[in-house]
Amino acid sequence: MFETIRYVVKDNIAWLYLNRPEKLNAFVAKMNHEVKEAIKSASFDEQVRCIVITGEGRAFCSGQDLSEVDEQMDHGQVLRDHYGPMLKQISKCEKPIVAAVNGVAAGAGFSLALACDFRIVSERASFLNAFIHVGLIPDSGNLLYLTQLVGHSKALELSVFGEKIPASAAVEMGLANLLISEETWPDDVTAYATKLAALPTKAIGLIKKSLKAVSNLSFEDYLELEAQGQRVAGLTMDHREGIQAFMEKRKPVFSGK
Ligand code: LHQ
Repeated sequence: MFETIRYVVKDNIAWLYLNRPEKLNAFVAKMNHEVKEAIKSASFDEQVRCIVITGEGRAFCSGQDLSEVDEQMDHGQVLRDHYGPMLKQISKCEKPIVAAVNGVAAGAGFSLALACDFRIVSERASFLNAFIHVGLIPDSGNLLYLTQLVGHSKALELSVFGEKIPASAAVEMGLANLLISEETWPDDVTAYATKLAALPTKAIGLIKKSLKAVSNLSFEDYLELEAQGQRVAGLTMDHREGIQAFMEKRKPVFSGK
């Protein structure tokens, strides 16, 4: 049913493959829309407890398809109409989202990786804030997420010089969580997603919500949000299972409920 992505649900994991390999998985409006729809579907699917976004072929995503850009294009409106809805859908998703960065992530492709909760990278991966090379500013939430990960000064440097960041450097500077070797990719990606999918899914959603609120709330309001979140977590079956398993000196088996 999708044309620009491939979407597969297996063993509690939703796999979303960006699928325009001949253009290094560059974004067209349809792909923005299909990514949004796939994330929405995964959010509502009770089977799904982890989402993985990756690229077909040798790239993760090369950003906006530049062959679609012409003088008539209102870039701001493209962001409002196509990228914004996709990013909002990702942001409100309560399930863990992993960017499995298999190759280059450039421009809005870098932004997409930044919008995910975790970035795991293959040795072939790289990040590139390519916008400056076409006279643009980083968009699609890029600077918002980038400053949270690497701070103001480094975000400025990466955006102004637009140099390629190799996978190992990305891990060193806190842009990526884990470097995976070529030989064990994609098995290690599956293992990472499987580990996330076996954790208390509802608690993960509440942790994501609390973290997003950190910089926007007063101390008092944050403590109240935390209390509300913990009340909800305290009512889950996974909480009950965690306590029971501890008392019975065994490993917990979480259901995500
Ligand atoms: C591509 C692309 C591409 C089309 C590779 N488009 N064909 C938002 C709102 C509105 C408007 C504007 O933008 C935005 C946000 C943005 O994302 S702006 C930034 C857009 N992205 C870029 O500027 C990156 C452009 N691509 C590159 O710099 C390189 O292709 C990278 C560094 C990603 C990869 O380099 P290589 O590994 O050397 O591959 P390549 O350049 O040879 O590309 C392979 C093919 O893919 C090639 O086609 P061809 O027919 O010659 O084989 C490229 O034309 C095509 N391709 N990126 N974004």
